[in-house]
Amino acid sequence: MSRRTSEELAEDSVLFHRHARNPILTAKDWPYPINTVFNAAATLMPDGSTLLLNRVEDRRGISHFSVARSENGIDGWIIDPEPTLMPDPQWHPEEIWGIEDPRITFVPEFERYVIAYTSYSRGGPGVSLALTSDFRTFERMGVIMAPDDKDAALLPRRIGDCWALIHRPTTTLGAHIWISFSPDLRHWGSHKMVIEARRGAWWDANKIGLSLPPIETAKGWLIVYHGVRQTASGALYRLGLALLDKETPERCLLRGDHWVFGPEEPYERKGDVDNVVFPCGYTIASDGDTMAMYYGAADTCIAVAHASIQQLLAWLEKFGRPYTSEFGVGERRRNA
Ligand code: BMA
Repeated sequence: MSRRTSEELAEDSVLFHRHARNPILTAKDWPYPINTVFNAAATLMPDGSTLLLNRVEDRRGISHFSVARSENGIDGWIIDPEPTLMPDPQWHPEEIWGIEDPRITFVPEFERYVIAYTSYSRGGPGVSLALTSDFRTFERMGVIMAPDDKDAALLPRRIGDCWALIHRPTTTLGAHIWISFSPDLRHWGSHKMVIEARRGAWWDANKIGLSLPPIETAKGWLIVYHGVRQTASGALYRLGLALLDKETPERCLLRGDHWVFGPEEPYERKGDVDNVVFPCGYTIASDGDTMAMYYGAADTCIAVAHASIQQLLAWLEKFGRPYTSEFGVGERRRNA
């Protein structure tokens, strides 16, 4: 075998470190009977504790949200004794089959958290927003992106005058990552495709979606996204990295070719849906660099892995390639 170059070895270097106590939350931890808990949103509360907004699937198959709080983000979770946010099909028929996969963004301008989540309607999954300041009471805004659309998160500040939402509509072009803009969170436009699924044998062929809410860094918005590869034995969910321009986030500056995290451990390999790692939330430690990434494993439990944001950026700068669009849908720059 030929000797491997240092670049090849570096590309293999582990960027995400699984916690030894994974999975950190399972159905057995719940104070009421459930099927599974997975795909949790995360945020740090003002007192420094970690809050997870967990997707809980009940024994009908319908999902709701349940809050768990912990001082260290690893153990000692205090879980709300009742569901925190249930689907509300009477007033929000789009939630008839549940609410799924939340992403939290703290918006300083509102001094509130904005939760983007999937509302599972008879017409398929759509994107809904809800606002909260305490994760006890919530103000729903209803559907902001019609089905079929999911994997959404709001950027925490306006770009120019507008709010920006990353999301994943499925169209006849495929399942790609888009960005849309709004003056008021209600009316959305200037839709642009921002990262496209690749084709063929690639790990991120045909279907990709935002995983973590975008992370603002000096270099741009760091994107952790999932790619779905269809295989003879089902889908394989893995994670990749990209970087969007800070002030024109519709411009993807860099994208890595290799995936950086994928199902390996038994709890990621086997569950209700095998071979899935699906992060929806992160927190950043007081050093400003260490990220705790919370992810659903095999649609069954919740796990955490740590990474250095500076290392992720360094990896992208070294191995990422300038992005080129295959479809060229929308302008590369917003004209607003
Ligand atoms: C996606 C979403 C996720 C889920 C994943 C694997 O389409 O529905 O909630 O974790 O599939 O089943």
